[in-house]
Formats: sequence, structure tokens, C-alpha cells
Amino acid sequence: MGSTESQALAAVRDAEQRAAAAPWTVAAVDALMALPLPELMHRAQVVHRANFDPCEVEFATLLSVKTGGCPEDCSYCPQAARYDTGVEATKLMGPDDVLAAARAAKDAGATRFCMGAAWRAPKDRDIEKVSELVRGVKSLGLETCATLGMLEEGQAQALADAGLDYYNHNLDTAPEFYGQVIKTREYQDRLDTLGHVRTAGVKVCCGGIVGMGETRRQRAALIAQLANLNPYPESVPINHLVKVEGTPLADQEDLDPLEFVRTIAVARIAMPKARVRLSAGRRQMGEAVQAMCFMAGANSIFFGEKLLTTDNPETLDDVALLGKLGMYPRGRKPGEEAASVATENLAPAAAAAGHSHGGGCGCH
Ligand code: SAM
Ligand code: DTB
Ligand code: SF4
Repeated sequence: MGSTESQALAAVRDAEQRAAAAPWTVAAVDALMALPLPELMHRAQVVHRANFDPCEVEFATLLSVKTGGCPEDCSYCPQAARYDTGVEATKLMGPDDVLAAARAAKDAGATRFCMGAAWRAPKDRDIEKVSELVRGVKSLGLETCATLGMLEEGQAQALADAGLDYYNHNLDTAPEFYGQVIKTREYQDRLDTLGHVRTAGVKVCCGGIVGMGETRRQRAALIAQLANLNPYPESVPINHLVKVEGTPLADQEDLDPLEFVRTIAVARIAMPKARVRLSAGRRQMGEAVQAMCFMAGANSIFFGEKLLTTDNPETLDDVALLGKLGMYPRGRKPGEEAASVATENLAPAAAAAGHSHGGGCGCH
């Protein structure tokens, strides 16, 4: 074994021991962030390869089951009623429409289906209705995820009983920056909800947003917070701010894309076994930055043409990008039997996107 490789493996062991034993300090995460980019990318890739197939990407599809009209003041969010963003408030969707969307997502290749609701906190009667949605989506053979705002302990348990696999609730940013973004709920409220989700035995999906005007150290502090959750989240969505007209962050200055890539790499190193999701903001990012994020250890994306209220990349463009990179959707390693999804659904899409090569990717 060459010395570079053994040094890299030692770095992996070091990272794993830290994750298992000692909390991450902000200074340690910040030091990783400041590494020369080739060194940081190498470390992230070594950690990624030790824990995952680096060519595999999870497809999760989002559906906004209850849109807009939210009483909270999250400065980034198009669904807050107080901002004039043109998003119309809707009622909670019924099971027929949700299941039709879930079936379509599954047919397109998604393995996880995430239902989002623009609530500060659901009422118990909302939980009953969402539990029915969870049971239906699960019966299709999809992993289920929901993001409904703050939960009480009993509500988390009810969702667990309905078969919910993941609950998404983000810390969003560093504790020090949080008050500049959201004033209607505390950081501790978010930690409390995450605790209830864990206690109920539902897996945690928790990440944040980058590009809201925070400093690099504050990005490091967000990653340290996430990595120090005990255990750290199974799923970590890293969103790039989508600037929406009418929200207070609409005119936020652009973040250097390489800072976003660094944040992904550091998340990978600090949470070696988590699914790190390259989440909102891909449409604005372009292919090269997305590719760098995959190389930095991102291994999940939202797949489908809408996020909650804003646009995601076109499905055909995603299929074409993965094809160009020689990457494939989770459960569909080229040459192996498809795990649970009809592979042929993606082949026409790839062809229509002008994606045709020898079949080394998972799209054929
Ligand atoms: N209302 C629930 C809550 O806030 O917990 C669930 C839905 S909320 C829209 C889920 C997450 O979406 C937020 O925590 C935030 O991280 C992300 N998000 C919302 N608007 C965004 C934007 N404009 N850009 C990037 N991420 C955004
Ligand atoms: C997450 O971290 N990002 C998703 C999901 N969890 C719910 C939401 C992104 C929303 C982007 C803005 C919108 O489409 O409204
Ligand atoms: Fe409401 Fe969630 Fe948007 Fe905040 S992020 S305004 S809680 S929908």
C-alpha cells in the first residue's frame, strides 16, 4: 500500500473514531473546510468509498402535500404567508392524488418519497391524515419520509406506527446565525423535535441551507451541530438557497460554488455513513458544480421536476448527467438485476435526452 493511500486510510479511521467517540469542534470542521481543495476532495472520497459505492445515487422525490400559508417567518421560504411570493395556500391533499404522484415517482426510479407540509406544527388530526398517506405510500414499496414542522412526542410515535421511515427536520444553519434567519421558533425547538423523532424510532433526515449570508465558520458550525447529534442523522440534505422573489433573502449575494462543494465534502467526512443529499438549488448550479458535489461525497438527490414550490432540474437532464458521469441510481448497478424498479422506464428518457453510449451507466 502506498504511503498516500495509507495516510488516507488513517484519516478515515481518524474521522470514524472522532464520530464515534468525541464531539466535532467547530474549529476542527473549519480546519477541514480550509484544506486545499484537492486534499479535501481526496479525504472526502476516501471516506465515501469506505462506506458507499461512489457511483451510486439515491433518488428521492418530493411532493408538497400542503402548500403555503405558513405562519412562520423563515427568511428563505416562499411558503411563509407573510411574504408576497405568489405561492397560493392549499389544503392537505387527499390519498388518491398523493398515491398517484407516488406511483409516478416510483415508475420514474425514485426509491424514497418525501411529503412536505407548510405547517409550523401539525395538529393531531393532521397527523391522522398524514399517517394514512404514509401507509399508502409505503404499501407501494417506497421508503417514506415526511416533513411537517415541529412534532410532539406522541405525534412522532403515531407516524412511526404508520410505518414512517424518515422524518425531515432541518437545523438549517449555525446556532449563531439562526436568529438572523428565523425568529418565530428557536434552535432548541428543532433539537427537541429531532429528539422526539429519534425516541419514536424514526430515522432522522436533517441538514441545512448554505448561501444565506453565513460565514464559512458558520457553515462549519452547522456541520458540527449535525455531526454531534448522537447518533448523527441517517440522511443529511444540504440545500443551496433558492432565492425566491418576495422573500427577505431574494437578493442575497451569490455564494462561491466551491464553498458549497467544500460544505458537501466536510459533511461527508464528518458523517461518514450518512446519505448526503445534494438538495435544493441544483437547477441553478449547473452540471460541473453538481458533478463536483458527487465527487465530494453527495450520494442522494431530489429527482423530479419540482421541489416543493420551486423548480428542480428536468428529469431527462438528470438522467443525462448521471449517464455522462457513469453514475447510476441506487439499486441499479449496471450488469446486476434491478433491485426493485423497472429499469426500462429510464432508458427512453435517456435516449430522448441524447444520452447514448456503450451502456456503462445505469440508465440503460
Ligand atoms: N414546514 C416544515 C418545516 O419548516 O420544518 C417543512 C417544510 S420546509 C419547506 C423544509 C425545508 O426546506 C426547510 O427547513 C429548508 O431547509 C428548506 N427550504 C425551504 N425553502 C428553501 C429555499 N428557498 N432554498 C433552499 N431550501 C429551502
Ligand atoms: C430539504 O432539506 N429540502 C427540501 C425538503 N427538505 C423538504 C425542500 C426544499 C425546498 C426548496 C424551496 C421550495 O421548492 O419551496
Ligand atoms: Fe413554514 Fe417550513 Fe417554510 Fe418555515 S420553512 S416558513 S416552517 S413552510
